[in-house]
Amino acid sequence: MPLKRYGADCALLVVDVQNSFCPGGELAVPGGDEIVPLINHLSLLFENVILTQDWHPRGHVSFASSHAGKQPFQSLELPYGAQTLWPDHCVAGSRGADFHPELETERARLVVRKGIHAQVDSYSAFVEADRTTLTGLAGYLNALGIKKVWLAGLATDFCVAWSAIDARAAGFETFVVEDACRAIDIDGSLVEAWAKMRQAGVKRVRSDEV
Ligand code: VGL
Ligand code: ZN
Repeated sequence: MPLKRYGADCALLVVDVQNSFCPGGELAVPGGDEIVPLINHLSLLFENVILTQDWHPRGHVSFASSHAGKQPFQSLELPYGAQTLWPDHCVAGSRGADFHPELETERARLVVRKGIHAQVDSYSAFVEADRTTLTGLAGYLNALGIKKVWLAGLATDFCVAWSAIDARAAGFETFVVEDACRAIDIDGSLVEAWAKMRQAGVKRVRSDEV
């Protein structure tokens, strides 16, 4: 194996680089596909590469279409708190849920699927939106002795931010590679997400510092 700059105690977590979030997808993030070459390059530096996949059952609670009279990007109060409603996206097994066709996936040792429960969303790769149900990712990282996590992917202000904040909460040193992410940016969500990440102790880095 070629020498990896980031060894056994480090992981690159590639968040939701899926067709639904790329141009032409149901919940396209502006420039979502632009980060693919950079992420492919970064993944060469890491011994541990982990991918996440937003993976919702049909009729998922986060879909506006599941709620009469609701439109995408409106909000709804659910038992676990406020939920932004989205266009149907990343339906399990659909083309939208597949990884971007140019994303290098063969180096990944684990794919974490999230948002798999019909009544609970999960922006975070660690803890679902009820803030209780675990995906198991922290246990997996701890079992391997991983201490530091770098994040890249989609979208900066939702799944990347929530995953980074939860990585910190689980005790990992956490870095977000800002130019290897793209944002949805609704109602100031991107500025708010960076403020929350900073407050949580997440380090914001650029790919040329990785
Ligand atoms: C995401 C909205 C809904 C994301 C997932 O990957 O950031 N955003 N589901
Ligand atoms: Zn989703």
